[in-house]
Amino acid sequence: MDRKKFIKTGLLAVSGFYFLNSNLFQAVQPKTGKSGKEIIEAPILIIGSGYGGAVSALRLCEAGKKVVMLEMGLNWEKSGIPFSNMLKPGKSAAWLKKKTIAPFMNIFSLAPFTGTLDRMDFENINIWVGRGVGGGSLVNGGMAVTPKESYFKEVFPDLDSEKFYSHYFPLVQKELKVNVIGEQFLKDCPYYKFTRVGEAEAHKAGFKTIRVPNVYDFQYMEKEYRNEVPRSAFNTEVIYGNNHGKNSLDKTYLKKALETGNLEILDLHHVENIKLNGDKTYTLQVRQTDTSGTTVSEKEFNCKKLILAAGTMGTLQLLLHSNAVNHFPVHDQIGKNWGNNGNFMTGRNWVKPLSGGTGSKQSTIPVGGIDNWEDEEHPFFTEIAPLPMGMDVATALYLLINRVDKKGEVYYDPDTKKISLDWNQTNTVKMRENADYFIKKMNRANGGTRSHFLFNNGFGANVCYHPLGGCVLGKATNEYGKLKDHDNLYVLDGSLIPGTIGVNPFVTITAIAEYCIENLIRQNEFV
Ligand code: FAE
Repeated sequence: MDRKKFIKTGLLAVSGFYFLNSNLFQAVQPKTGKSGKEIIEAPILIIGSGYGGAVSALRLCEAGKKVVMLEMGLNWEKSGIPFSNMLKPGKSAAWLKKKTIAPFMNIFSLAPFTGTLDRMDFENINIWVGRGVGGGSLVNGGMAVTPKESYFKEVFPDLDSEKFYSHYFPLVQKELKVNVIGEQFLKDCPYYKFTRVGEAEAHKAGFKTIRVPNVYDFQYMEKEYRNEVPRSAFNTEVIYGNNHGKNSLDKTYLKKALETGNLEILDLHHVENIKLNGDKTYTLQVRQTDTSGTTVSEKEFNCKKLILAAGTMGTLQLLLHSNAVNHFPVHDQIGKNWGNNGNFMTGRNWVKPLSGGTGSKQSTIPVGGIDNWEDEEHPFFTEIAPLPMGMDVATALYLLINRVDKKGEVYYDPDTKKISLDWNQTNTVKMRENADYFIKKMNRANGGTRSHFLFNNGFGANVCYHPLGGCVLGKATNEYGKLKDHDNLYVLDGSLIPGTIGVNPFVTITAIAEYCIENLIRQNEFV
């Protein structure tokens, strides 16, 4: 190449590079408004970086759209701060709390920090959620369960279930890097004694067990067992984040979306409320914080298209609060058909106390479940959950998932300026009956007692990891998640599922988001 041509090509390359970056940068280029607030224009905004948000970001970015994502939690990868484990809770352990907020044994003091796990306390139920870039994928157990087709059809009678089982579910299993533990490893590994004992006891009591797939990389796990790599699942890491092994969204969907060069993620940006403008665009009031939760800047974001993916409770809080403070239009179906996915925690003590109990070493990653769904009188599915306490406590822990025959409702409380829940004992009566039946049958066959010292006398009706519903697909939204009464607003998260899906929900949330965003893009909603 001659000198002239070299300079010309070089300039073109440089200006091309500049153009690409400045284009994206303009998306978040601030101006200062009359109030002194920064005003930022972004064509497409996504609130929340969990499953729904991550899927939307990837598919829009692949379609060449510039996307800005606002996340109230921290970008842990960028921060370089390691996640803490359950035996030594540190910065990542709780969202701005002075004590740990695990379902029990909260004996650890904390300095308030924008940690990964948050708990929202309502009158009759406590709801745990993930915070940070990756949302719930940072704190969850990684159980990647596809719902039973018959129940999926019952919950979503209007969806083409054949297409979901032949296309969307396989697609999300691939994108989320779902894999299954090797049977020989499970049989030999001391860290899975709790699963082997749980399965043997279930069989003795006449229950059917199933192998549960996970997004934790089991090849990595085998290496950590051989001490070839740093330990994570075998180092009590999970609900405060995993430093290794787990394919959370920052390693899958969000990573791919960022690689397109079309996505900008702004962490520690908390959206307070939304206003609908006369020209059908949206203005968001946003508070940027530091890691102690202190406000460092107030900002205004304007956008043409808005995707709400703040998780079931976050999305409902934003919609109902914005309605109260900004007369933001909300359809009368918003808040209805809410459910806890039938979550009910329970446990058993004196589990094989004479033969090493459930094991002093326990992996944090669950791989076994008991499937009693087809039992007409007591239909439930339960995870055989780990209890990694660093010693053998001869205790078995179970998170039951039941049907939700009576749904609840989320409404706005003007006094607290927060959402409240119409949800009480009558909603969980059947779940409690199922837990009682299950524990009694297990104890009769194997010995042991209900864990009276855990939860409320062994029954955790108030423990919820899977809030679902309130913006149900086809009811509060059109068939693809576009909110009724709006032209440019979409909801793509767990709130689309009507309160129940019969298994751990993130595979379904991801598949529904894939289905919706594919069709919304096809309908030219984002041009
Ligand atoms: P989600 O993942 O909750 O993401 C919402 C994001 O929005 C979060 O990062 C929030 O910080 C952010 N956000 C909320 N409000 C705002 C705002 N105003 N401004 C800015 N950002 C905001 O939503 N499910 C499974 O399938 N398998 C499991 O093994 C499993 N284990 C779990 C264990 C625990 C301890 C917990 C808490 C949950 C578990 N789940 C599990 C549930 C699963 O993580 C949950 O259903 C999904 O994460 C929900 O996905 P969404 O996209 O709805």
